[in-house]
Amino acid sequence: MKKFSHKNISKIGKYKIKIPKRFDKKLANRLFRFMLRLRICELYLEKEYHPADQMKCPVHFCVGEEAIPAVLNELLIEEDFLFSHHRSHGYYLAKNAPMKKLFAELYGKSSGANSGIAGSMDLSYTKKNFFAGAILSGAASIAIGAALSLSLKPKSKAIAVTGFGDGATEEGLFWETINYAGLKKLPILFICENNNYSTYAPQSKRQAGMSIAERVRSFGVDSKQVFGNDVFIVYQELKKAITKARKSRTPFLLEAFTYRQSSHVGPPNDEKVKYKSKKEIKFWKKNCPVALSERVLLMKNFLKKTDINVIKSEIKKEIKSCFDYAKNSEYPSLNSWDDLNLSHNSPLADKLLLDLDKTDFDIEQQTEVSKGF
Ligand SMILES: Cc1ncc(C[n+]2csc(CCOP(=O)(O)OP(=O)(O)O)c2C)c(N)n1
Repeated sequence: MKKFSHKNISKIGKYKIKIPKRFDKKLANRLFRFMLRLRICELYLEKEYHPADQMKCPVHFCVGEEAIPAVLNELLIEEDFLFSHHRSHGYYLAKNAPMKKLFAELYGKSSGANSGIAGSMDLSYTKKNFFAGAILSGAASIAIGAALSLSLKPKSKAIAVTGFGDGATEEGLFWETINYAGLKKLPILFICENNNYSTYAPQSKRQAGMSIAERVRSFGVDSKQVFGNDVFIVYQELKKAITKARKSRTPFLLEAFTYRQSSHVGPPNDEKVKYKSKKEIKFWKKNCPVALSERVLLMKNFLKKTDINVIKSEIKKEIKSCFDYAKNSEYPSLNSWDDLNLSHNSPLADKLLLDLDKTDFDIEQQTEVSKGF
């Protein structure tokens, strides 16, 4: 297996991206458009977060990590389940969940994807089989349950997919999940977006020995490493993995090397902590998924500069309408707490919720709190 690590990738200098032979032009342009939409969405949310302080939940932005969600958006079908970690926005959009409901969720509004109660890290959109979770590796362990249930449906071609960072693989639960996937040969795709950091700690200070991709093989889970900012390579590898998982109902892990340009959490720049070198920041910005694909699409004449400007203004218009929707929506009312009871088959839970004393719930969000993210 070709070995990748963050140390050897940053020695590349300028990454030579190529559009593979016979790669569909419309597909290439769609991948670019998805990444640009996600990038602009994140940049605008970052920009809006603090001045007004109307978004109250912690948000983990994903600027620089757009390639995996773009490819999943192309390859996943409605029936597939997608489980994300805390850096959830790209995965949410990958499943075609509505952007305006993401914005409303961050603003804590009743029109949000989860009635404004979950926020960014625990975002879900059940209509599209999308779920995220704040507990590292927690979503992967739930994904294995979905994969097990899919494996019991002989006619189903659907798979479970779970995306997480390198830090999640330090959880015991992660290895229990991998062990079970390998043992039961379940239709699940594990995607590790290895951005080198768990908060401020690089992988070399947290993990010794084999790579994540190599380690899972000892549990009977096949794997591969890729340069995760090359959207065309990511597409080819995920297409192979997903086709195989649909057909032979087996697990696979892709370790995609990428980089988060955003701070670990929230918009304020955390580079002052000095955990990243100037050289690596420069390398990864120059070789980010959006810049790389833009460069090659222009070079190959798949798109012109004017086309990109049109796409940008369409996306900005959409984003403005999402902000308007979120800002003009209502906060959840006290009565709507009952709507949060999703256990419709549990009369006991229904009764307990109805009997709940709600006098202590403070529905008015205070503007002086949660400015720290
Ligand atoms: C079980 C658990 N332990 C600790 C945390 C706190 N925590 C939140 S994000 C994070 C770093 C995660 O790094 P990684 O999994 O690589 O994802 P990234 O943030 O880099 O995308 C930590 C330690 C948590 N959410 N859950």
